[in-house]
Amino acid sequence: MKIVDARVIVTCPGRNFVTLKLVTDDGVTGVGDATLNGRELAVEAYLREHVVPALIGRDPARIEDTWQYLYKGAYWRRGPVTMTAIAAVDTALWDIKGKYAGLPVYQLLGGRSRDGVTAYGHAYAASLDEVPAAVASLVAQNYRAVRVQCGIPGLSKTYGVSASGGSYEPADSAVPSVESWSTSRYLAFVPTVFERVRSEFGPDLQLLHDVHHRLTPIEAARLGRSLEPYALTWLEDPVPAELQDGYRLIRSHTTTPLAVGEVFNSIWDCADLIQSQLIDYVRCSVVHAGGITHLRRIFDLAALHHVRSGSHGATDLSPICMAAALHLDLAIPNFGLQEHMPHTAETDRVFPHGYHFADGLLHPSEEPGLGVDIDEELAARYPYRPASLPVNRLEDGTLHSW
Ligand code: EZ4
Ligand code: CO
Repeated sequence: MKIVDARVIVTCPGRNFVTLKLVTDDGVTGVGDATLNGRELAVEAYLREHVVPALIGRDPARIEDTWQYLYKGAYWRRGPVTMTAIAAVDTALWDIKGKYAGLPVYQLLGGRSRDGVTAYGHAYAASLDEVPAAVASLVAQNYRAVRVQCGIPGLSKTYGVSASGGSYEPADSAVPSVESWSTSRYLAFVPTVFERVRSEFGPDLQLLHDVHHRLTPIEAARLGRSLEPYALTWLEDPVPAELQDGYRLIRSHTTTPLAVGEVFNSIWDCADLIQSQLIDYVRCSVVHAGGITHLRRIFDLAALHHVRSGSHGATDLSPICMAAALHLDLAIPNFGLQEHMPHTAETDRVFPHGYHFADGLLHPSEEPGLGVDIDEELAARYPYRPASLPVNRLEDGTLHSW
């Protein structure tokens, strides 16, 4: 068994995606997501120049060895570009292993631990009065967990709120667009949103909120406290997580559960947060945290410390990443929630897949492997379009975290 071809495919069916497709000498194929929002071509070049030549001729059955080869062999360890490239290879190799075994990947990971994968959807409203309808529409689709984001009075544009009313895609121009931020307006307003949602939807609906790295630890502590009456399932990315000690401070002031990890790319980014029990959910993804092999390692460490998974699943993670995430979500003992932002119909056509959403749960495909593919002919009809994530400035012009 040998890898005889490795293709890096860039396509833009509404937004950019990078995909690695491996082919073995038996004609078996495997796919891996390699999309890093706003930095797509860096990963494409990394794969094309530095990884593909070393893959040709390798035994696709040696998943762990290939992971170690790409990680240790780069010398320059970790980082989003490297780890996304490794993830793509790793994901494609699990796909191939499943196809050779004739089993869906979750069976190779130990089999199902649950009936399905509880997914949370996104409710976004331009103003407080539109919040109940936005949440009601998710409830009508049978979501049991809803992330709620709302426009902030006095700010022209807010993270997580779509201007068009359609699905939220922040990477909107080649040169980053500029958004504005006010911590005081935000902190005063957010509790009113959750007061409204709890009073209209009762205690059962799981509620989440994404701060998107915009607060200091003491501000986040105050927000966590002010949200305690509304019993959130989690408060996401309250502070930029380079300074992980910030979580100690937040933790000492509030019982609102904390979730972090979408920008992390290795176990070394979250080992202390997990081992010190400073977080409740770890949100790393297959595509940005070194593939199924490495994410499994993170979740296993988390399981020892009462931390559950909450994998990132925004639309800039391709259907291949979603397919891979669902196999892992189904198998691990400490699954928490899976983020679910449905892709556009165009994207779904480029990435035909067998996973589906029903009754609030996502279910992976039962086909051998991951149960997802890329239609290369269709993909070629959607050329790459440069698109960057926005930047954020305070009302006095100071650059702030986005
Ligand atoms: O802003 O995936 O929880 N989801 C998020 C996302 C991120 C994008 C960045 O590429 O925070 O919306
Ligand atoms: Co987030």
